[in-house]
Amino acid sequence: MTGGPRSGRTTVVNALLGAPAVPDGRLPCTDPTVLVRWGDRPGSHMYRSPDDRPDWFSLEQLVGWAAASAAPFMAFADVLYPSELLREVALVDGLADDPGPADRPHLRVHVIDATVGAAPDAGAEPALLVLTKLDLVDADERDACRTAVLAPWGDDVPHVVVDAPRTLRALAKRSGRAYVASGGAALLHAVRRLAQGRRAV
Ligand SMILES: Nc1nc2c(ncn2[C@@H]2O[C@H](COP(=O)(O)OP(=O)(O)OP(=O)(O)O)[C@@H](O)[C@H]2O)c(=O)[nH]1
Ligand SMILES: [Mg+2]
Repeated sequence: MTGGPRSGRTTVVNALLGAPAVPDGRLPCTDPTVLVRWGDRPGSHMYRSPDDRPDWFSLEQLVGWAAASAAPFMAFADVLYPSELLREVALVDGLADDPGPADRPHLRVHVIDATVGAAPDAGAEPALLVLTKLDLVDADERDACRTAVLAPWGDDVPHVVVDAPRTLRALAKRSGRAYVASGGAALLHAVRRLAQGRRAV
C-alpha cells in the first residue's frame, strides 16, 4: 500500500480490515512502513532492532500512545489483527517510494488523495489505484476531478473510489448501505481479487 503522506493509506488499510486496527497517526517507530498480518489478538509486535525479539503491545496501548505521542521509540512494527482478509494476504502500509517486501511476491496498491492528485512515479506499476478524499471535492466537479487524477495512468487502469473514514463509521454502525455507498465493499472486493490472482476490477 503506497501513497504520499496523509493520502489516506492507513484509513484504507483499516477499512479493509473492517475496524481501526492500525491507530491513527504515526506508530512510535523510526520506520514508517508497517506490516499488517493475521493474529488472533489485536495489537503489535515492535522491534528495537531486526535481530531483537519483539515486544508485544495491545491495540489499547497503541491507541493511547498515538493519542498522547508518548511511547518508547522502536525501529519497526508489525500490526496483528484477526481479519479474514489477512488470512489471504498481509498488507504493507508504506510510503510512495517503498519498493515492497523483497522476500515475497507482492502487488502494489497506490493510494491517491484526489484533492492533491499525483503524477505516475517510477515505482512498480500499481495493480490498483485507490482514490481517496473525492468527497471533499464539490459534487458537480467530482467526475472531472476523478478523470484528471486517473488520466496519467490511462483509461482502463483498475481503480476504486473510497471514503474510508465513512466506511469505518458504516462498519461501526453496521450500516450495509453506507458501507457500499462509501466504496468499502468495492475496495474489499478489488483487493480480494488481487489476492486471488485475478484482475482487480
Ligand atoms: N474526507 C476524507 N478524509 C479522509 C479520507 N481518507 C482519509 N481521510 C483523512 O485523511 C487523514 C489522513 O489519513 P491517514 O489514513 O492517516 O493517511 P496516511 O496516508 O496513512 O497518513 P500518514 O501515515 O500520516 O502519511 C485522516 O484525518 C483521515 O481521516 C477520505 O476519503 N475522505
Ligand atoms: Mg498512515
